[in-house]
Amino acid sequence: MKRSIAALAAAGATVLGSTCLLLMPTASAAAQGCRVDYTIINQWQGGFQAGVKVTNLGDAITGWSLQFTFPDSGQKVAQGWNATWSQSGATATAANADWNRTLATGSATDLGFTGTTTGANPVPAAFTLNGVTCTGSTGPVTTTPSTPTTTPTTPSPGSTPLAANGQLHVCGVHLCNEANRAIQLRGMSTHGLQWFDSCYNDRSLDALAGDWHADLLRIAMYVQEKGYETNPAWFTDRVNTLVGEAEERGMYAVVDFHTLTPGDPNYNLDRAKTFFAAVAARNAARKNVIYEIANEPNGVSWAGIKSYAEQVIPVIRAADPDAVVIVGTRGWSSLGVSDGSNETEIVTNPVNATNIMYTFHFYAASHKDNYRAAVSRAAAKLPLFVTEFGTVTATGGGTLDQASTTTWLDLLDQLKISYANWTYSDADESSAALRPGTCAGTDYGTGTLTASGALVRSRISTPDSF
Ligand code: IDC
Repeated sequence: MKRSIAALAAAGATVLGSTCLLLMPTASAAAQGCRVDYTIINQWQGGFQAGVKVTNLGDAITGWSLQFTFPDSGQKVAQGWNATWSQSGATATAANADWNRTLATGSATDLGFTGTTTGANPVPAAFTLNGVTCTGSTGPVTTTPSTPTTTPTTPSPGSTPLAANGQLHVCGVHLCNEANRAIQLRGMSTHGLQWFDSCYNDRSLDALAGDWHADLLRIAMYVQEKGYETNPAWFTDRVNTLVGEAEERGMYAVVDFHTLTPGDPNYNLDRAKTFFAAVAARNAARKNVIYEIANEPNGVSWAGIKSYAEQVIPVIRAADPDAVVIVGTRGWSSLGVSDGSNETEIVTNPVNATNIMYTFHFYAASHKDNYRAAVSRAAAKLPLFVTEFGTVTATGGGTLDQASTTTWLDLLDQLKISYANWTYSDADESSAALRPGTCAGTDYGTGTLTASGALVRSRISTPDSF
């Protein structure tokens, strides 16, 4: 359900008295006006998710605050995104984030939140932007629970990320498409296939491609922890199938050899060679495959990782010569920062191979300015790919850090660094995008999203700039 509320108040001489004109002596005062499209995206027992599109109908503004009042104070903003949200009594306030501080005339910004409700109609009566009322309701709003929102749209050929970009390659520090244009891919990582395989089915992948508009699926294949080493044939086959499922939907697929414990990838060198020889042979003709050879090296030197990479990459190249390969970095793929080092160890001693990128991972609540500084520096010298990040702490749980996530994703957008979010799964941890129990059902609509899922989807689903 949707309602639009609009007002345009031209602040001219008849509105402003001479006192104001004295305060603003130069020219006519700024015109102010706004429109708000408030959409209840979904409702469930005790809660709801709302989308709030704010359009500036007046002169450009820099710095803004949107206010609205719920019908009663039983309704509360629980987790908001794309603004700083607060609430006092029944009145909620959304103050601009850094990146959407300026709203040009006619431009809009999409905010949203999940809220709790005591059952009454959670649609606010009025909105103000910088104190100016956005009036003009289009009529009464009903609050019948929305129907499940999964309406898989099969992307038409030519409109998918894969159709638009074709075979990728590394150009300078960027990922480039067939037309040699630098691009950024945004998508989701699976959780461990040994635990969450049921989350990767036709409906969930349709939702990821059609509703999330994801460009890529990262396929996290743990090697230990009941992963690949327990049944190489099954895991190899499952990874190959998922690369094909991504291809059918026009998404890229990152094949993640998810080493974690032990942290030295050389422990799994033979397994890596066997696995990648098979996967590269099977997917050589596909344009959507990208190989990630070691998830998060830890407790190992850069020299050890480089040596591993220089043995695994030739195995991949022998079968699939033109695919991009991504190499993990020291300190849980922190470019060495979590080990007290930094990117210079790679810059001065890079892997001896072409068409490769280096992995950087972050968890927004744990990794902040010093990690962002390293990425900013390294991005000028090394091709980087954020194959995994979380909106929460490095445990995969804890509080969602919306501010840090936003700062991170703004940085990655600016640097055109591709990323995948941990995880597209219904794991019972705050990093998961789907609510627990989702994968046992058939609905992958926006009503099944966690706060993290809603936040990340709001970033991934915006138009690509291919
Ligand atoms: C976490 C999972 C969690 C699982 C744990 C151990 O979220 O359910 O129990 O692994 O397997 C990483 C790793 C990734 C971690 C994730 C969160 O690549 O495997 O997943 N994380 O801890 N690096 C930093 C954080």
